[in-house]
Amino acid sequence: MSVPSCYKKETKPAKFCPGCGHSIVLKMLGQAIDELGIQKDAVFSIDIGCSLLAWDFYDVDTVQTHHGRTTPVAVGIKRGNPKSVVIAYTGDGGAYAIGLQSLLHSALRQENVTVITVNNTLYAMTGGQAAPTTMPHEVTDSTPNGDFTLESPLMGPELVSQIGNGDLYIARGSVSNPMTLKKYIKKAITHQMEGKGFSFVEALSICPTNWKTDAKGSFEFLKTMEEVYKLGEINRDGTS
Ligand SMILES: Cc1ncc(C[n+]2csc(CCOP(=O)(O)OP(=O)(O)O)c2C)c(N)n1
Ligand code: SF4
Repeated sequence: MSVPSCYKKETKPAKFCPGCGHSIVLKMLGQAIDELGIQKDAVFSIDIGCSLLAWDFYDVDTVQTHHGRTTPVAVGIKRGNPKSVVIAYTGDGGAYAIGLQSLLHSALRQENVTVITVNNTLYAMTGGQAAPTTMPHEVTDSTPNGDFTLESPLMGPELVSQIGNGDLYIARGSVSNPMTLKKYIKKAITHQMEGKGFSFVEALSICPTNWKTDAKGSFEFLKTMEEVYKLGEINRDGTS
């Protein structure tokens, strides 16, 4: 797999934990930016969480925002410069807890931006607490016995599909299939470039550090996630 040319040229120490899924999502995003030829016009807006470790990943204009606020910042940039191609990048905690109103209202208002949300079922950067995406009976640092988890976790793409207005592009991919994930990311960004309105991709991702899993265990856990969170492009009625 080639290294995206929008990557910074200098070598820097890896910031993500070994085996982290963010690296796969970001590699696919980098390749998408290259293949669409948008390096000069792209603006990358990143949230607080492990996503912020990507702040100097690309040779692309980048802004780092308050936790949960990457979407409205991306919207502001797009409104100020409609020619820019704005990509907001956030964790599931940022998108679906503190930033949920920002996400939904951007979809409701048909804002012409692309949001990528990395779902690893918990708040990773702060030590692995339960999030709106924590699966039933999942053990996390704040649910050590798997108690007090939700009966059904928050389904971000399906929720956006119900609330958003206009021509939406919505999909859920997984780091288990990076090429399909890249296809969804490219379709989402193309949707924005064609001026069609809000686009949203959720990427199911692995967090070996907080899941306390080895490589095999991480992908087994991801398989369980894929049974709960259905992969594919999502229609306006929430079906895929
Ligand atoms: C306004 C605000 N609230 C809380 C925090 C603490 N905080 C930092 S990172 C984080 C969790 C991020 O989790 P998530 O968005 O799921 O991303 P991940 O680290 O899993 O990629 C939290 C709660 C903060 N920095 N700012
Ligand atoms: S804590 Fe989890 S999400 Fe964060 S860098 Fe490490 S493996 Fe990745």
